[in-house]
Amino acid sequence: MRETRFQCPYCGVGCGLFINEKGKIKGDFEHPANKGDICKKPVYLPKIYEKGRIEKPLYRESKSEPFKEISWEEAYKILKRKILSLKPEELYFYISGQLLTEDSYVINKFVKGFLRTNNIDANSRLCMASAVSAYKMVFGSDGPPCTYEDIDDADVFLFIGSNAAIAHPVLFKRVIKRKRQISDALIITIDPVETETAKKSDVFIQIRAGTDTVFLNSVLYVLYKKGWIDYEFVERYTEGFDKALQQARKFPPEVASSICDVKEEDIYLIAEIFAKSKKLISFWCQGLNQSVNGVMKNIALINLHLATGRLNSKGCPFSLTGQPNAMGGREVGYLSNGLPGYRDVRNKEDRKFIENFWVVEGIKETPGPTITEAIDLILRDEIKFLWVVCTNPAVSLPSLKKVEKALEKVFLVVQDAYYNDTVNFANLVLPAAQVGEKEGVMTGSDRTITLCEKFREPIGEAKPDWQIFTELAKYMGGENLFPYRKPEDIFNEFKNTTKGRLCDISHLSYKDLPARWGRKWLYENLRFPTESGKAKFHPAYFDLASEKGEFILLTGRLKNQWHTMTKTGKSPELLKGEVPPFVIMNPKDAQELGIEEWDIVKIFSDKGEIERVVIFGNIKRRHIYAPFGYPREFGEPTNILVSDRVDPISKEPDLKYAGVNVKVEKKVLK
Ligand SMILES: Nc1nc2c(c(=O)[nH]1)N[C@H]1C(S)=C(S)[C@@H](COP(=O)(O)OP(=O)(O)OC[C@H]3O[C@@H](n4cnc5c(=O)[nH]c(N)nc54)[C@H](O)[C@@H]3O)O[C@H]1N2
Ligand SMILES: Nc1nc2c(c(=O)[nH]1)N[C@H]1C(S)=C(S)[C@@H](COP(=O)(O)OP(=O)(O)OC[C@H]3O[C@@H](n4cnc5c(=O)[nH]c(N)nc54)[C@H](O)[C@@H]3O)O[C@H]1N2
Ligand code: SF4
Ligand SMILES: [Mo]
Repeated sequence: MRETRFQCPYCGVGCGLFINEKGKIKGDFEHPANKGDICKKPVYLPKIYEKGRIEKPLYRESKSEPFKEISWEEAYKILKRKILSLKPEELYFYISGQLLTEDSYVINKFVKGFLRTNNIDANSRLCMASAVSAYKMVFGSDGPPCTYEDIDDADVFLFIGSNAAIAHPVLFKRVIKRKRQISDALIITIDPVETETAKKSDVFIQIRAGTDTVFLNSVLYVLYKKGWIDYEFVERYTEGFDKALQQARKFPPEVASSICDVKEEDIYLIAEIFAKSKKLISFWCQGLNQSVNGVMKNIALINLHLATGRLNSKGCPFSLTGQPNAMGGREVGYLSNGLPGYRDVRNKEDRKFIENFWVVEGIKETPGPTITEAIDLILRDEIKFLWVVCTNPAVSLPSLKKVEKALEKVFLVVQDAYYNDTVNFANLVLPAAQVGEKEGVMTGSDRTITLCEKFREPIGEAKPDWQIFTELAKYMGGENLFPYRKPEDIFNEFKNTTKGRLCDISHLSYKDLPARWGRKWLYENLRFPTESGKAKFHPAYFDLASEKGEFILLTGRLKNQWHTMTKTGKSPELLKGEVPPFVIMNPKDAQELGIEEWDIVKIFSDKGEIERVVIFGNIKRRHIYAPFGYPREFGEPTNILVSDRVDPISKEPDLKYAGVNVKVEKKVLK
């Protein structure tokens, strides 16, 4: 085997890796994202290509029947018949930030251009949607304004709603490395749980879940009161400060501290750091995004950067992307409102451009329903066909009892590399090739695009995702729209949609990768793609769902496992040391309920119940924390308890705030 380079198919740090002639995976020293560094997860990739894979197309007319193997030809025939028998608005496609850019581009074109419906969404809706909305509202476009290089000369790192030490480990190590270089560097974590990130921080602020908007508003108020606003920056490069301040005034520290259950000093401390540090990067992830108040939490944080002029050489608000190619998905516009080249279906010029470019007519101007809305539409019999690609909604969507009903009801196509829980609800199953078995590009968190070369043949009859849609399109008479013979043909078409756009990659070819789009600082000249050219403050309004129950259930990730465990769960090395599905409780709360560590408890609400082993941890009183990714072989999944209410702007679900009760199920044997 020759040396093959590719991007890690796990997190959004986007590390460059290579597999050497002995089949070992190592970090790529020449890759700007990781410079040779690597975490544990991808090391065991080579061992999981052959376990639990879907190898052939499978079909059953009725879900009570067993699957039977069919040919690809038969699969396309079934798909064509089914798709043509329904109206475009009765079809729905749910895809993923783990697909290659070429895959997402083709699927998006198939749906929005060929079938002419915007009924498509991605699991990014559960992930980055709030950050995308906020960036667009403030800067006029999304895409992190700085890059990883900015870590190397910053002195303050704020992690808020991010457990980067386990979720973005190579990036976090880079922060730690910087900290070791300078004596006055500071790492701060704001989280309800004392996470690994918090443990490695200099300052840990244990906030009450859901209240970040209040905390951050209060910091803005203090900046104002102390005369720490950078008015020159605010006047020259921004607009809307007064309204944002008006909102912040509602939360002086004495008010905010009681809402957030933090010390007033902590609010003053963060204000002082924003005012006085040399270069401050704030990193955030799902603790801010996955909330009814998600966009506002984002806005409240970015407001602080604008108020203190903390952009470019002075810092950056840096949203951490979760999945390896959620950024690429944003570039091709795979959410229900997007079009390639950071365009939007609601914009007439954007539509016209893409219609001419694709040589199609009638791209719909209304965004399609988002995935949680689509679940409701299935239950109302308005969507009758659902095609899921590269995501496992039977575990990862909120309000799972409802989702199960919808998956039972709809004609379901599942296109996946592995047998996952969603397959159990499918009518048609399509075997997909995964990274390593196909070629294409991915974009990491800081806009660096990496070519993933192929280093093994797809297992069985599995095919790359782009190829499945290309072949179906041909079968349905769309040959001229989908003339692709190899992924590079798709890349070359896609890159031309980006010409003159913020994410312009029209000058790049596969051979130039890895390469980053945009300048090191996306808004280097402090002109923003808004109507006025200025960045916009917005008032950050606070909202918190009222939940019944004695505890707030927080959800999140496991260090050595990737989401629903279809890949990492097949590696004994990565499973080693993993305890059974657990919940973290504050020992004082546990004591009050007569619970000891390692007892099995029932966590319940009117939505259902799950069983978990109790582990004690430093978590805010009346909060508990459970990982969400356990598939059903471990019992009831966590997300049966999680609500599908969403942020009003981003439509991202409130995945980290479920009201529940806890009681002992089984005492630990002593
Ligand atoms: N090992 C591993 N790494 C991963 C993944 C994985 O599955 N496994 N998944 C990847 C993906 S797709 C994503 S999106 C990222 C997610 O990366 P992160 O967002 O960093 O991870 P989470 O565990 O979801 O949540 C982060 C933290 O938010 C905190 N939190 C919850 N509610 C609040 C709140 O109201 N305020 C604040 N301030 N904090 C709160 C939680 O306690 C948790 O510690 O990880 C990526 N990396
Ligand atoms: N309660 C709660 N729920 C959450 C979250 C949370 O923090 N709390 N986080 C949310 C977030 S941020 C995310 S990103 C989602 C993640 O949720 P999912 O996307 O459902 O999780 P994965 O396990 O990554 O699913 C990816 C699927 O794609 C398959 N696959 C891998 N490679 C390929 C390929 O190349 N092609 C195809 N066709 N299939 C492939 C895998 O086998 C797997 O079945 O979960 C969300 N749900
Ligand atoms: S930090 Fe993320 S991208 Fe890098 S090796 Fe680990 S999982 Fe892969
Ligand atoms: Mo994510």
